[in-house]
Amino acid sequence: MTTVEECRLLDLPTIVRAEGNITPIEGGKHVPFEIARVYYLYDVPGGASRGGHAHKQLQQLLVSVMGSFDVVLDDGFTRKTVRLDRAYYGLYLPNLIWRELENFSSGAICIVLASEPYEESDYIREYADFIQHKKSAAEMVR
Ligand code: T46
Repeated sequence: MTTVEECRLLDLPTIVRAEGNITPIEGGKHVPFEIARVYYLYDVPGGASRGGHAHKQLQQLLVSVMGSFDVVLDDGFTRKTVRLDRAYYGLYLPNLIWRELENFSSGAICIVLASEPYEESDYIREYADFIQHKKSAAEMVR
């Protein structure tokens, strides 16, 4: 049973130079999974929100490489909001966490590293279904 407590901010490496910085991310080393997919959210209009779903298996690392936004996390019991506004912090999300991304600043860019290729059947897009999945997962560990 995954919880919002497991959604943690990871310190990413930074190589700082007078001419600009680099943050490298390696699968299995800087993130706790092998990276199967990378995608990014950009040109998000003011007031828009993204997410509004959970994933059955997918693990992710979210990084705000430009600007800022809030990630609202929900494990069916507890809700927590994490603001991402630094390119050297990554928010690790295990599977079965409901998430909503909101309050994007103008020009914000969110890079997502994902543990699996895109698969629509991995999505849980209805909150009631998500709660049902959490109950089933809890019963399996009992
Ligand atoms: C999350 C936030 C941060 C694809 O065809 N391939 C892909 O790899 C992705 C991510 C999306 N799509 C298609 C599927 C949908 O028709 O793009 C459309 C929107 O996708 P989605 O509902 O995933 O978009 P977001 O921005 O609401 O959510 C995504 C992640 O899926 C989600 O897990 O945390 O970015």
